[in-house]
Amino acid sequence: MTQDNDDYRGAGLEFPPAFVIGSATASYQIEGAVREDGRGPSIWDTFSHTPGATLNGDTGDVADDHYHRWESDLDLMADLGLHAYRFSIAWPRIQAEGRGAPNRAGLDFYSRLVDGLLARGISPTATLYHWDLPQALEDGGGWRNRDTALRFAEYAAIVGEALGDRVATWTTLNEPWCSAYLGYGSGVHAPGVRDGAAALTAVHHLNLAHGLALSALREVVSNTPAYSVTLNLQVVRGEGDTGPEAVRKIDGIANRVFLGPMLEGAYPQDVLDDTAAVTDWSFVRPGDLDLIRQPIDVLGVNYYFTNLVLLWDGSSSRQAADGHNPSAGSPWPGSEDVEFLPQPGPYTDMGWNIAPDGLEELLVSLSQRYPELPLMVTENGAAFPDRVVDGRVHDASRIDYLRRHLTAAHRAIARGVDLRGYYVWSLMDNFEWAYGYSKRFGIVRVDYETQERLVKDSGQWVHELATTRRIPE
Ligand code: IFM
Repeated sequence: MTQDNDDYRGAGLEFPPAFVIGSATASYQIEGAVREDGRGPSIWDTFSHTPGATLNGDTGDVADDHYHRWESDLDLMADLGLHAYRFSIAWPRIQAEGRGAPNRAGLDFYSRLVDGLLARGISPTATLYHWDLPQALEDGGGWRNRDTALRFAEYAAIVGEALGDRVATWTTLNEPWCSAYLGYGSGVHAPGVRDGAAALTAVHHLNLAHGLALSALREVVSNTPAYSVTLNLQVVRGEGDTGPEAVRKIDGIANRVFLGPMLEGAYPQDVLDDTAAVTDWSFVRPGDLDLIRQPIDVLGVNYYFTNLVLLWDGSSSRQAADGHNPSAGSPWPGSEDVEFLPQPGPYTDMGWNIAPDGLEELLVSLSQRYPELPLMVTENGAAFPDRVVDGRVHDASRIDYLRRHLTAAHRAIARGVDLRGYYVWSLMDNFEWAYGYSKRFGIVRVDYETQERLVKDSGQWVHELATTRRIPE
């Protein structure tokens, strides 16, 4: 039976034969082994060891111990029938201080990982940067410093030389929005800076890093991979008379500030105007936009929830429905007058509203704006407070979440979107940044005491999805 109901609970819907079903993780969230084999400290090591920075003082010191368990983790992925694996490379494993000669042991680890994936018939998607900046670079200003973008290109060339005969898809950055605005704006992520001008400077240097890294990779790789970047584009809806203006502002500072330079070669004028009181953008040098705008083969889209906004008129107390603490710094420099309203549930354990229609809307609008650019859902998934009962995790809520978002993806394809695949976040429970180990996103449970892995019901469900390329009944 094939169904596609109004509630997005499709069953039996079939994806195209080449549609990729994969899982995603990130180095600092799973690897552990932070002091092994020449790895240097990253900003997340420093931040997570700073009292009060993460829930319960959790750190990625051990995480899922994937650095030592990678082979059995790859076996698990093969058992789940996954077609592709999106992992990230820890820059400080490759260059302990973010510059200079590569660390052979670090490169060897990822080389073995890539070989292990290929041996199991799983396609490797490598992300160069998923937030673990070498601390030494942060000491020199981090993403506030233009030099970090140049160092990133050097690092990309090193990794490209080593793995560029086998990696199938390269992704430069994961969610630069988080790196810039949570890292340097609100300060809830490493390096914990709260300064709007710093956040916008970081935006530009991340954009520059993306462009320079693509050029560097293209110079050295020997196979014919796909090149991409992954953005956590925000679906923003307006409320009332001021809604459209609030939507324009947040869409600008969250989405178009990356899409503009990367895909169209310009910063949107309205974003420059909105932020004029914060910075004059003099860090953008002549020629930068040409360096940033490099062709990509696929755009990675991470999607979790929607936003509902209006302009704050000063009469009510501010909401913090976007999850940021209003007493901390703002992740929206120049748009602090935008208020985020609570939205109807249900919600995940992160407090994020479950809205599969937002995914469909995002994919359709991107494909209308960039009709030639294939899309990939590089992250989607949900944290729920799982329980182990008689040796099983019956995570029906997560299955429902996945079903509804895959139905949204299917609908987008039916509406003409060139969507190439879907990676579930995440393969296994892991270190959820400032929330530590309190939020579980995995389709595989990790017992942090024993490091035992247990495939959840959602993992079985994804297995069926991957092996049939149909949304299970
Ligand atoms: O865990 C993160 C991931 O590192 C980036 N995207 C969102 C996920 C869930 O918060």
